[in-house]
Amino acid sequence: MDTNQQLAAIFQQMADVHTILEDDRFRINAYAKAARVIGELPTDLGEIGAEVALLAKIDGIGKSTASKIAEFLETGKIKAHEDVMARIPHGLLDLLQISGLGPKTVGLMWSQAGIESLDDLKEKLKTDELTKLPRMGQKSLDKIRKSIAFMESTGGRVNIGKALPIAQWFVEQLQTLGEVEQAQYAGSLRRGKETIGDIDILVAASEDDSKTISDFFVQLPGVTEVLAQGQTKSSVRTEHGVQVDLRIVEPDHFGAALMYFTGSKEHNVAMRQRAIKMGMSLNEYALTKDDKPVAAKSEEDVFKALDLQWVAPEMREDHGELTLAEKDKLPKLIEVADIKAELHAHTTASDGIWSIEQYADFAIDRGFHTIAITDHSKGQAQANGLNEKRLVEHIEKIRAAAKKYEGKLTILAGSEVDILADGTLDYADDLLAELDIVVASPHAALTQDPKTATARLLKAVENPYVTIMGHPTGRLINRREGLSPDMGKLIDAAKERGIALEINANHWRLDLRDSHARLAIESGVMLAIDTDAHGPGDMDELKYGILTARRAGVTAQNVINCMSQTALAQWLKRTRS
Ligand code: DGT
Ligand code: CA
Ligand code: CA
Ligand code: ZN
Repeated sequence: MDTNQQLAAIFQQMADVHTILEDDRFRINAYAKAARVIGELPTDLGEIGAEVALLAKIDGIGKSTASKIAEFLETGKIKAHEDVMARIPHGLLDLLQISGLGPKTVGLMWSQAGIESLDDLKEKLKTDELTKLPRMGQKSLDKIRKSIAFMESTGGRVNIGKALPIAQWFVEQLQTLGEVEQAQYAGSLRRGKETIGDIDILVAASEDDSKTISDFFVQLPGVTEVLAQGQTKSSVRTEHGVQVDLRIVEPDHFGAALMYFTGSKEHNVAMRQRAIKMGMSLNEYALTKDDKPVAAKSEEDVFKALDLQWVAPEMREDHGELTLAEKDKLPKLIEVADIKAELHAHTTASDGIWSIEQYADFAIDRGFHTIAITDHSKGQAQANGLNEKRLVEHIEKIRAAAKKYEGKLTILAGSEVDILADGTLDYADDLLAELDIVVASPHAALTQDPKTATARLLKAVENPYVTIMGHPTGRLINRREGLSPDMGKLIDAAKERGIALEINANHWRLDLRDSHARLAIESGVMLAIDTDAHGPGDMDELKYGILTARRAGVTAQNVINCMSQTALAQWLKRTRS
């Protein structure tokens, strides 16, 4: 989103949330109007600058709106927006995404039926009880049911775990064509975002072959609908409900095009501005000077001509990456190959389907030096969590396996111990003391308010035996919002205690998310990147955790799974003393 769109969305959200809260009409109308006006402005507000007097001169923008825009341009946020957002459960925002459901109705659902999230609404829709709400008949309920079903099947953003394999398959298919010189996915997927609006694929080929290639593309198995087919641009929908855009460009322009279609839009804008400052011009075809091409064939060429280091796609979000690239200061981002240990895995003892030995063999195969076996604790009854007696027996088994694998692999006895609703842990300290590693995670009571959640997690961090906090929010992308603890406080506490915070690599979790992981490393907190494996296949989720980490600017030095065997053992010891 560019600045105008971002601002329009914020003002619209303020209007919606005030409507939900049944605040005064005057204010609601003012915000809604501001959203509309800003959304239609031809000039970028960022270019006008944070000057209230100038902004207020724009038709339809009053002084109060102008000062909010200025505040946003200066600080990246608007206090009035943050204040009003704090007054509602954030799950209500998901309801606003349902087509046919406006903020007024959402407000009624909240105040009169206690609905705070999409899950709550779905539960209530199992019966017709919502017809008791004003202006809510049988027909409206059916419409809402249909909208939700549609949104969940095809609409909305898809998880990266779903999009990546689809994109890779399309790229492989296109690469089988002799006419295709290069094929590569771009867009938010290449940037490793946790959710993807649509898949963008770029092909380098001669213009003469573009018809052959697009014909091939739109007829691939799995394509259920052709949305557009043209010379250089085609678009289809797949059986998974995902849109795939294909662009065909001349090989000489591939680098510039890949750069453009990788985005983000904000990063592109910053790049273009830099080009202009240097007396050049940058678009999806080339970097040019006085209409003569300077660079276009590869991304490296273009970055170089702009006096920049090549910026990894995951960092292209206009979060200061160009300033770093200019000074040769970009971090050396972590890679899958840097990971040398898996520290969160479930065996058949709880809800996994692999034995200790199966994990051990797999870990050796991956070139790991350490694996930690961390089954669920007793509170996770539905996951066959271990009671104290079973954990003691399990520890013995793990120790026996560790002995068997001595010299080849370090096997750590651990537990993924539940952080109970009040922040106490699911096992007593004397039992936790028997373990080499303790991953403490919240699994239940995930709708707690932020204050309670913060206190809960902080209490868990204080436990002297905890080494890693697992998936701190408990969110499931597109499915469950999870906790919204005060991340600043949690990070400070983790730093103070010396524990690591987990990026759970499972594509449904990615928890810590990118922005939280960035905050954590900026404060000097170590991260753990683990797959939370329950069986074969799960350990291949590692790549999603790595992408999230790269988006946060994480290097191998920030991650305990990248330490040597001895360094990790020492770190664990230190953290527990
Ligand atoms: P998505 O699909 O919503 O997850 O996000 P993207 O980033 O993949 O966005 P998409 O598919 O709309 O466009 C792909 C890239 O193309 C985007 O990251 C940057 C570039 N692009 C598209 N439209 C514009 C535009 O209007 N201005 C600029 N500067 N770049 C654009
Ligand atoms: Ca896209
Ligand atoms: Ca697209
Ligand atoms: Zn787990």
